[in-house]
Amino acid sequence: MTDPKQTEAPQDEEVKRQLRELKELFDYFDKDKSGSIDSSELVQILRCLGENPVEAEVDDMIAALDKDGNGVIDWIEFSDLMIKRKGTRSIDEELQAVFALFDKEGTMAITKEGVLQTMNEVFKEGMTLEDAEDMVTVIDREGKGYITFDEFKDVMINGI
Ligand SMILES: [Ca+2]
Ligand SMILES: [Ca+2]
Repeated sequence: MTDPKQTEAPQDEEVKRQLRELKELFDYFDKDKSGSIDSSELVQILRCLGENPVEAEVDDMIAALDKDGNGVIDWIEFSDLMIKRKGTRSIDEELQAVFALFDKEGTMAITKEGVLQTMNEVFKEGMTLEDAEDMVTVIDREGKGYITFDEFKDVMINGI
């Protein structure tokens, strides 16, 4: 049915698609829906990208990105960062890096134990095993008892 030559998007279509995905991420991380990312929201993003920044690094990063000097990163400033930073990594690879945080055993599956451990250790969420189980149940659309990368990606991009 689909001709691979026709489904291959031209360069600017690809950029638009990535920008759309980035905007979803931006909105996702903008927890208080202020339309901008403040330092505590940026910490969450960096943790999600597998980094563990100290406060001074985050402040430096905001200072470097905050072109209009209002102390927070708006969408324009954010997309600028992600596009420059991405360079070598696609959204898929970024998501795989996050997935790997949860997939301790490298089995391409996130179990409730993996959710529990990572949410508590990396994101300091104070989650119980029951919460973790609920989360897996919600995301585990195929009902296998664990989260696959496809399910994870879908939730990260489209929400629950
Ligand atoms: Ca915000
Ligand atoms: Ca700003």
